[in-house]
Amino acid sequence: MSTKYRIATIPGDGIGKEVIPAGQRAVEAVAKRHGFTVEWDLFEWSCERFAETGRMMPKDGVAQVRDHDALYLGAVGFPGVPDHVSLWGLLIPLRRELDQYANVRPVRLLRGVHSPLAGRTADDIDFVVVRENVEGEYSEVGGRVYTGTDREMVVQEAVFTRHGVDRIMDFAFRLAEGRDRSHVTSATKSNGIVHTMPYWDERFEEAASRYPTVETAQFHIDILTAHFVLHPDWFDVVVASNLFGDILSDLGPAVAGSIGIAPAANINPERTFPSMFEPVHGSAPDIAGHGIANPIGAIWSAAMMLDHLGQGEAARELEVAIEASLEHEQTRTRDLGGSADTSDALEAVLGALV
Ligand code: GGG
Repeated sequence: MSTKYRIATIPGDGIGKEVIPAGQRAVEAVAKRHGFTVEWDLFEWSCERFAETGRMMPKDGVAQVRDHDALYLGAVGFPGVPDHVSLWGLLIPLRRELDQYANVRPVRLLRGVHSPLAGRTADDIDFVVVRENVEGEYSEVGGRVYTGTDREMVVQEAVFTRHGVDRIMDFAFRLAEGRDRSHVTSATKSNGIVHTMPYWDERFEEAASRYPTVETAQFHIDILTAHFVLHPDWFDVVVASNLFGDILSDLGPAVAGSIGIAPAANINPERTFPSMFEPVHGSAPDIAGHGIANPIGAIWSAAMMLDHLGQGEAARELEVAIEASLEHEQTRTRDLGGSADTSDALEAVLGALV
């Protein structure tokens, strides 16, 4: 009997609704070749739903997806709903309640893609941003007092727990152990942020002592962003807090050609809960509905999902096909200097499956 996976599918908003069907078709194509099947359970949770019902997802939304093998999500956010309302109504509760504490965002300059950095080739840009995904600067702790008066005051607390910091450090070091370069860089800001970031550095140092074969480096986030541009070849695994990781994982794909191709995995490493796979890009309202969105970020995220589900060979095949599809200008989308629309780019990936 063939293996069957149940995937909770949440296209979300804007181009999420265009790239997720492309990812599903790519998965279906490799599933056939590798003898597994996929049942896609569709959850139409979005800003549109918010406008109709006042909620991005139902009250028991997390329970509805809890027993699936994985979640596959497009993008969250659309004009008309404040960004913090859409994010805290859907993406963040899913990540937190399913304890998807490791956000893994690979950054690779693929063959055929031009980096905006002069002279850089595929040999220079190949690293992974590991973003702490459930605490840190993204916190509900805080509030506003004296609203509307000249004494108005707003406080937002960052939350760094020993449990939370240690487990993301361990995840990053273990990932580095399995990579050729075995190197972890920590993103910090312990010169300016005087409590949480020195603590982050302390726990990084402590973690490093548990992984003696892994080399380490540490940079303040300001100069680290400069190094991403000037020396992307320095990096292998980069571990960062929630906010710093969010920023670095947009900058990384930008230096590797386009955020449109960047994949992400929100991982619950213990597999107590399903993990969630989503392109790094957002809903791109400016191009939504035109059929020109780049589907590669969603397809690559689907490949990460297959790898997580134990279909490593199918995942590799998809990744190879993605890279082959990007070699020609006609099959690259506009963000990559090409002329393809979403369906041309998808067909190119399907056609490149060998
Ligand atoms: N596909 C991911 C997405 O919709 N991202 C929108 C966004 O703003 N995400 C913020 C985050 O990843 O924390």
